[in-house]
Amino acid sequence: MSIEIPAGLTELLQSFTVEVLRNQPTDLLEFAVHYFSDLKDSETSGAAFGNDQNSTTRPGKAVNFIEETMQYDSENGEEEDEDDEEFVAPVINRFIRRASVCAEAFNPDEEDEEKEPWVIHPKTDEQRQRLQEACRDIILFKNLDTEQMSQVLDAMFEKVFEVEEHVIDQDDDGDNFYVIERGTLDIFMRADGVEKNVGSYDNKGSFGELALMYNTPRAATIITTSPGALWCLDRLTFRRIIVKNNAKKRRLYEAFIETLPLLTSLELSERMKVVDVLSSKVYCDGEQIIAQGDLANCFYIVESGQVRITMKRSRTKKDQEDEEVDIATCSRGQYFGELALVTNKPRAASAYAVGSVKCLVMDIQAFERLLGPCMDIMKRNIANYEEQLVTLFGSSTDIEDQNA
Ligand code: 1OR
Ligand code: 1OR
Repeated sequence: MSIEIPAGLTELLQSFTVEVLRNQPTDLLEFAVHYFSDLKDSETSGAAFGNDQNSTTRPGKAVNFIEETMQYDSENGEEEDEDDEEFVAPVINRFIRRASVCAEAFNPDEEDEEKEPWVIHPKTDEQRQRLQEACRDIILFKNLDTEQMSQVLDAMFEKVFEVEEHVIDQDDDGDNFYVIERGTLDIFMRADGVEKNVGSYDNKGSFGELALMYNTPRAATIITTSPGALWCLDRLTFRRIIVKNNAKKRRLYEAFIETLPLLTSLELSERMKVVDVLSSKVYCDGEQIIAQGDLANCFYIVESGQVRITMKRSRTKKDQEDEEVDIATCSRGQYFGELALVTNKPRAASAYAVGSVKCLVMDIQAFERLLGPCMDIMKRNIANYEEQLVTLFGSSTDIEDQNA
């Protein structure tokens, strides 16, 4: 006996199953009721979800953002033309956030992104000031010009959080990039079914850039460990500004990055990912780049100029002023600031610019994520520091004692 499978049944059930798996609803029946009635509505209004390739693979509008956001066309100041009728978003997006975002991963269409109006979230002066302060040290924003930076600030919106909220869940699709204004958060990663705390954020920093930069599922889960506030940048604005800027950065630094002995063990694509997260910072003559004893959150590569590394001596003698001794010089292509990140200790030495200096800077999370394969080289050099420490200070004091 053969049973005929009605046309469309497989697609219908597949789409439903995908949305269930993606959203993990607690009430399956309730979810199904919403899913199928929205589907019916969308069919009646012309967007045949499930049978129409475009409706599932072409990005529709991120309905949630449009609801929350005041938008206008940056060029003519008018409401945007509805000229993208063929990409009618499946109505399903109304309650399933980011369904269209995921699809975009397989069909990125920069031209469509260009047509979208710029996102603007109006802010009070007080909010804008807090936002500017929170964004001051965000590496991904460092290379933006004034216009790009103000487009980013305009688009950002504030979200307060309580303790134990999931800001990001691993494997979800990416919606926003986040800048921390205040509060603490833990980073968890799941591998082979085991979830591990791999780091944390303490009242500063940013996260959520990877899924947006590379169209990948979220790489980690981020959970709040105190009440606080975040500034969020929507995916579209992030891609328009940061991703485009990264392409420029790659062109600019490609040749230099290829010359760095430290990065030789990385694949080319990994070296390009390093470029994506680097920002260039300029220091004037004598300016302090690192202070011995400080907590560390950055790693540096010298792009131009000279960096003087100094260490305090006689820290243990109470009656004597600490004396700063020159211990090393770093020039183009060399790195510094890795030791504290590798040992999880305060800065072992200070660093100062000699003349005008340009450094490429990377934050600790990117360092841990991307430079694992370069760890052997760094550890070998750290062993050298310890040998030289003995020679220079004429004692068996090791780097750990210097920081005690
Ligand atoms: P996302 O869009 O993938 C999760 O969403 C975010 O967690 C991710 O962007 C990063 O911004 C952030 N590996 C991958 N992502 C990380 C990591 C991380 N830490 C923070 N994020 N590692 C931990 C490094 C301390 C690598 C562990 C090997
Ligand atoms: P950091 O994160 O501790 C200061 O911040 C940086 O100075 C350090 O990482 C190294 O990158 C860099 N001992 C300790 N740190 C050194 C040394 C060093 N040289 C450079 N740094 N020694 C000099 C060896 C030529 C041994 C101590 C005399």
